[in-house]
Amino acid sequence: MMNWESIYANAKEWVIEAGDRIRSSFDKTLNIQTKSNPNDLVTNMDKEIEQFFIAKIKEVYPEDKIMGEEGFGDKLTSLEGIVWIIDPIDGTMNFIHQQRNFAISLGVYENGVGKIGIIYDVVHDELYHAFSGKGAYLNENPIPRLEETTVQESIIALNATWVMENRRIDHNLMIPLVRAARGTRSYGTAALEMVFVATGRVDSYISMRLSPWDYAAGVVIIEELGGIVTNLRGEKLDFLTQDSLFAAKPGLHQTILKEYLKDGRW
Ligand code: 2AM
Ligand code: CA
Repeated sequence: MMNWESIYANAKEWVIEAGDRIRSSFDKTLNIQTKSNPNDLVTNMDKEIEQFFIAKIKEVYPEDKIMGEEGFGDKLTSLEGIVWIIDPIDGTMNFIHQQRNFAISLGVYENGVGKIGIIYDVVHDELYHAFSGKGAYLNENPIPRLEETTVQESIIALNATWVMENRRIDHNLMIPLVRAARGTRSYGTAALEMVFVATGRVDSYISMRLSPWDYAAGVVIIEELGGIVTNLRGEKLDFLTQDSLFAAKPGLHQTILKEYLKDGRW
């Protein structure tokens, strides 16, 4: 029998400990490298924190599988069994340039179904966490369920990559939506943008390209509150490959998909 309560408790404890480590790194010199391109950044802290999680998980749950952004986990081709999906620092560019607006993101999935979502805003000491079916919390406080809203009253989080040539969306589709919304915001951290949807600080979040570790935890938290998360065609995410992402309050998701995104038929 899986003891999910203790998995949840351990996961939260490890995330908080990882946050302490990140906080105490602020007065040390960061080692910054680039990955796929000059703007794709990674630091020694991204790597150290991922390795910290892997050591903890392997020690207590040696059978479980781990998918991590920095590649120290397993190379997965399926989500069979228990899979921990980790982004040690989501918003690395913000971490480097701003020392804020970044988060730790940790999701635990069982046979592809989200069970645990934890997102830690280290600088504000705000821990967002959900266990599927048992509610979502900001620190100790329950987060209220999401209510329906209209496009005209919405703030949509999205970054400016939608204006560029993009094989995942025709930017001509996005213009009427951006025009109709009350406002747009861009924070540069998918994990926090997703908890902003969960807490109603924004009403929707759209990204042209994310990886599973960017959204695995956020999906559990948003869905627990009645929000909807798909790709920009309205399809289910597969948690194994890169995809676009479209998260929104109930009602708003259907409206945007139907009235602005042609029900995904583009
Ligand atoms: P990261 O900081 O962990 O890389 C920025 O808009 C958001 O998109 C961040 O959550 C960032 O995560 C993610 N991101 C940045 N570059 C990306 C890429 N090439 N592919 C997928 N996600 C990316
Ligand atoms: Ca990252």
